[in-house]
Amino acid sequence: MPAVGDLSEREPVALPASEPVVYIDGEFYPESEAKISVFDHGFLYGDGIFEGIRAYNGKVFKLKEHIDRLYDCAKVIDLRIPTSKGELQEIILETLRRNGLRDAYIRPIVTRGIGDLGLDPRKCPKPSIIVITKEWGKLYGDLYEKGLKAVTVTIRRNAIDSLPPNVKSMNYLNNIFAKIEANAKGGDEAIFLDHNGYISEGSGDNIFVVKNGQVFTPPTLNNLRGITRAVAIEIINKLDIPFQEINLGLFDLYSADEIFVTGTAAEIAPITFIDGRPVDDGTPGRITRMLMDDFRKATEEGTPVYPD
Ligand code: PXG
Repeated sequence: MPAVGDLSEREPVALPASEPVVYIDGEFYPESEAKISVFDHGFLYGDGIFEGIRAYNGKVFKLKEHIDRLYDCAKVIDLRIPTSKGELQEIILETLRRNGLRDAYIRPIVTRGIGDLGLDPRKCPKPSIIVITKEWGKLYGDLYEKGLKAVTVTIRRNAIDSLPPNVKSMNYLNNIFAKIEANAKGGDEAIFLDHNGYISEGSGDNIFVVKNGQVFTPPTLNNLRGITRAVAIEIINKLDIPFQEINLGLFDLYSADEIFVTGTAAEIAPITFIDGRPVDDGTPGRITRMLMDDFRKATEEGTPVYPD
């Protein structure tokens, strides 16, 4: 497989290969051959970090913000990503081009790399970089019209002094626990509380509530600093809707006029039932629908994948 090599001297856009390719450490492999070692600590321990990014109509949405968060997370887990931010950006764009994609979900992953069977990261000299790009529809399929049934779950979000929820780490068992519980309770999404009983976030999205025309969301100490969350806040401010970042509890959730969640995979999705109670009249609210429309418009901007 050809290496990325000097990207500044790259050939014109290649036609998509018959089998989609995955980038791993400088090379592009057909999906069926895209493999990493069982001794990689990402596999052995969940030691690594990742991002979830979307491209819309040939433009990557908020690419810089996602790359910045990946590098911040790397720093927090004391992992040095062996490429510059600019190189990683080019790798992501090139992976999209090689797969001929314009609308895609992009999954960069940086693992600790190959080590021995002990967990000491010092035994892993070289982190691995993987970039998967795939067509992937919205996370909640056909639920955007009628809204999601969400349930709060017994499992608490990782404590901020254990595995800070701001680290988008390869260890997602906390979230998977929540999803299993939501599935068992017939919920489309799980809503976490933290150890203090404050509302944290969904298993894969941030949460907002609307009450009396004001929008509220928890500060990001006990949840992921979501990039879609930031876009939603930008839109809320632009629309001059009163907004506050504030700790929320079950009371706020159960008495909300509207609830919605935000995420790259989920985009903006209305929650119309919470723990079996209808949110207001059980249909997506006015402010939620406005934000969904404006979010769609916001995704028209981004980093171009292909030359004009
Ligand atoms: N909270 C959590 C726990 C998440 O995993 C978000 C919030 C939203 O963040 P962004 O920056 O995307 O607005 C996420 C998003 C995947 C996948 O497989 C990733 C997420 C959710 C669902 C699937 O890549 N992360």
